[in-house]
Amino acid sequence: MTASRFDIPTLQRMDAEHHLHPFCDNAALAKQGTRIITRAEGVYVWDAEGNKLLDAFAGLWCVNVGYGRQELVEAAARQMRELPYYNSFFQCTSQPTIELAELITSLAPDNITHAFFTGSGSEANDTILRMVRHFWSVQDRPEKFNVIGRYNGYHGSTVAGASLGGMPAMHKQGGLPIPGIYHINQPYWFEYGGDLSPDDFGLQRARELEEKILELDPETVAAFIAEPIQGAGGVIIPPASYWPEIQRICRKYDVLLIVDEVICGFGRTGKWFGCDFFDIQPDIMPVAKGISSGYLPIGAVMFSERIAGVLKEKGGELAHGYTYSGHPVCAAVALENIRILQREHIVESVDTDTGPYLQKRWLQLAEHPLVGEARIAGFIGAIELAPNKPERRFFADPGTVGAMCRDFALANGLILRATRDSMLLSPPLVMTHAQIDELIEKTHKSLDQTWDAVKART
Ligand code: PXG
Repeated sequence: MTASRFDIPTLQRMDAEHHLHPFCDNAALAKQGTRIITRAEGVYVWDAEGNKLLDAFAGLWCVNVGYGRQELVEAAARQMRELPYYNSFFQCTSQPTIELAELITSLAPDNITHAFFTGSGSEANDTILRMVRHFWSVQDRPEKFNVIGRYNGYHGSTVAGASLGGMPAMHKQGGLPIPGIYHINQPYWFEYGGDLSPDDFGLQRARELEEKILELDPETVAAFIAEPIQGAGGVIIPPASYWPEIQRICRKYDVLLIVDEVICGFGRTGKWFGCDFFDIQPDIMPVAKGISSGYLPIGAVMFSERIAGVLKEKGGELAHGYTYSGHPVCAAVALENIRILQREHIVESVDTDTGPYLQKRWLQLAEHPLVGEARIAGFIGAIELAPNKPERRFFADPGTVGAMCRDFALANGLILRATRDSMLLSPPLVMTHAQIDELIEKTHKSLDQTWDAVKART
């Protein structure tokens, strides 16, 4: 660690006494002590105890260009010297903000022509909930108010984001979801597919959207929101039949299609957006994370010419905005981050070189006795740890074996995320073949250790 006034136990005590951590059991954490991350380079991070860890999770699904990029440091410093802050209210804006809006819309599907900037993915989804209702309302259709999301979808932690998402644990805290938000089942074949083929199951799950629209009355449904690939829910890659059917249903009932690109956007699937990977034409796309590779917080709502036209012609004054909407330093860093992705052909490499190599090696893990299924698209994947592979059954105590595997991985110098008993993968997009070999070798070792521990408990 760089010279510090505090030793590690003191820092851990201060943390336990003064800092409430997101998404964790804070009482348990306080006893155990937090891991303090001190520096990072490329695909590795180091903790205060000097452990070097291969980060197979890109921070939190976001460090797409890897750590230690001096170009991003320089971009931030340059912009801070010139103009550290100005807002996008009062008929003003700044140059990086304008350039970023132009650049990201040029990369997006053709009908997406506008961006509204936020500080995060959650703020983007809060913006979207108001935007879609306002869109219908100013066209004299205020009854088009309901939004449909999915169980086990994740769209953020703010009131609208958590309501649009379908996480039961989040709905329990704070009286969510708010009115006018409904959920349908997810296209999670491993758990729910039963005897159906993945494609038949995908169609069945997509048609739940049509049933829900008809149940609510199409005249009351404003929009449907979903992630191209569910991330926080466990990297659930829908069967190929799913998205075309969802698109057909949204068009048929004039329901706006919101495709949440916060994780898939900016190269994660080997395409610029998850929409390109599945050939979806969305009306609206929230983005964040990979837009700046997490170096500074920034998100955006990207939306179609149709929506922009209505909002500009009939919307009147937009009664919505954040202090940090279009923050010039965040925008400058996002711009340079995207230029790195372009300059170094990183998205193409995930599509045609490192991605196929990672996919091949990751899918081989399915041969391990503890792995019920391996799945991957581009640089986002999962393995399901299961007690009896042919049956696609879960462990009786969900979450225990996943946590064991995560802890073995950490001890082996590898950061893998566990959700229930799925091990999730989302590495920086710059991971090389040799680093992929290291990742697979460490994952394999961790699986062996977990398997031994599982056998020992029965
Ligand atoms: N949409 C999606 C698809 C996300 O994955 C958000 C919106 C919200 O973005 P912000 O920037 O407000 O966090 C996310 C964020 C997890 C985990 O446990 C995932 C996210 C955030 C926190 C934890 O996997 N994704």
